[in-house]
This record gives sequence, structure tokens and C-alpha cells, in this order.
Amino acid sequence: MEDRKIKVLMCCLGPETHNRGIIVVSTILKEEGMEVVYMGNTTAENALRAAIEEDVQIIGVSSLSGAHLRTGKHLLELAKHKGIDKSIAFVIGGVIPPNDVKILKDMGFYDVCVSGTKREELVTVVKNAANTVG
Ligand code: B12
Repeated sequence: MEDRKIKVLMCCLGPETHNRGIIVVSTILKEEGMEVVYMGNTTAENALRAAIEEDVQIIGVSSLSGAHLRTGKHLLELAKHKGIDKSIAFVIGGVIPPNDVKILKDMGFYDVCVSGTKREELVTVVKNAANTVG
């Protein structure tokens, strides 16, 4: 049986001017043969609705403006409320202080890719995240 192509929804939550990271990461994932649903700036509600409609395995959040704890918590709480927190894996990256990495993982993010994460590492993170869901 042919392996399912990994499908990732990429978004920034809330007002986020920084879009270089999300564009770079989306391009890398596409080059690696994954399907990317590029949402750009959106809300948690819209990201989750699109993720269900598009049947993605992963939601990738890019956050550079310092709102990652608040927006990340809201996204995961809403996913739990909708009962999809276990069927979709959540990954976050951007400007994230070291002390916040564990907080985000405890919150439910599969992994956290901070500034300077190399191509190979972020591709591995996304592939591993996809393996944790159906
Ligand atoms: C370029 C830049 C800008 C540009 C953005 C241009 C653009 N179109 O993106 C401009 C000039 C517009 C800008 C504006 C602002 N900026 Co600015 N900016 C930067 C800067 C210098 C580089 C960011 C960047 O593009 N990096 C290159 C990309 C490729 O790297 P990256 O996004 O980190 O992505 C990598 C990883 O993080 C990871 N990754 C990222 N996202 C994801 C997602 C997933 C799913 C995965 C797996 C991985 C992943 O993979 C990438 C490859 O390693 C940073 C400083 C820095 N060193 O990060 C400040 C920085 C992010 N900016 C900052 C600030 C404060 C602002 C402003 C508020 C300034 C102001 N007072 O107006 C505004 C933002 C307003 C807003 N509402 O958002 C602060 C944020 C502070 C914070 N988080 O607490 C920073 C950290 C500068 C600083 N040291 O203070 N900025």
C-alpha cells in the first residue's frame, strides 16, 4: 500500500507581521514532498476548521512576536474541545525563549523548532509528528 503523503497546515495566529519563517518552512516541506496548506495569518478557529476540511495530519504554527504561549494555549484548548487534539499533531516554531519550550510541550505541542533550526531537523520533526497520528 502506498504511504500517505504528509499534509501540513501552516499558519500564524493573531497579528504576526513576520512571515519569512513560515514561507521558508513551507517551501522546505514542499520540497521534501509534503503537501502544504498555507493559511498565513488566521485565527485558531479558522485554522482548526481548515485542518478538518483539508484532513491534515499536522498543524504548524509560526510565532515570532512573543504571543506563542497565549495563542498556542488557545489553539490546543480549542482542539481539545473539538476532540481533535489527538488526531492532529501540533508543531510550533519561531522566536521562542528556551524556558518556553517545555511549557509548550507540556501544553501539547509535539515539538518546538526555535530560531536557527536546520532544515534536516525541522523535516525530521514534522515527519515524526506525522507518525504520531493516523
Ligand atoms: C526580519 C524581522 C522583521 C521584519 C519581518 C519581515 C517579514 N516579512 O517576515 C519586520 C521589519 C517587518 C519586522 C517587524 C517587527 N519585528 Co521583527 N524581526 C525580524 C528578525 C530580524 C528576523 C526574523 C526572520 O525573518 N528570521 C528568518 C526566519 C527564516 O527565521 P524564523 O522565522 O525564526 O524561522 C526559523 C525557525 O524559527 C523555524 N520556524 C519558524 N516558524 C516555524 C513553524 C514550524 C511549523 C516549524 C516546524 C519551524 C518554524 O524554522 C525556521 C528555520 O530555522 C527577528 C530577529 C530574529 N533573530 O529572529 C526580529 C524579531 C522577531 N522582531 C521583533 C519585533 C519586536 C518586531 C516588531 C514588533 C518591531 C516593531 N516595534 O515594530 C515588528 C512586528 C510587528 C508585528 N505585529 O508582528 C522581535 C520579537 C521579540 C519577541 N518575540 O519577544 C525580534 C525577535 C527582534 C528582537 N530581538 O527583538 N521584523
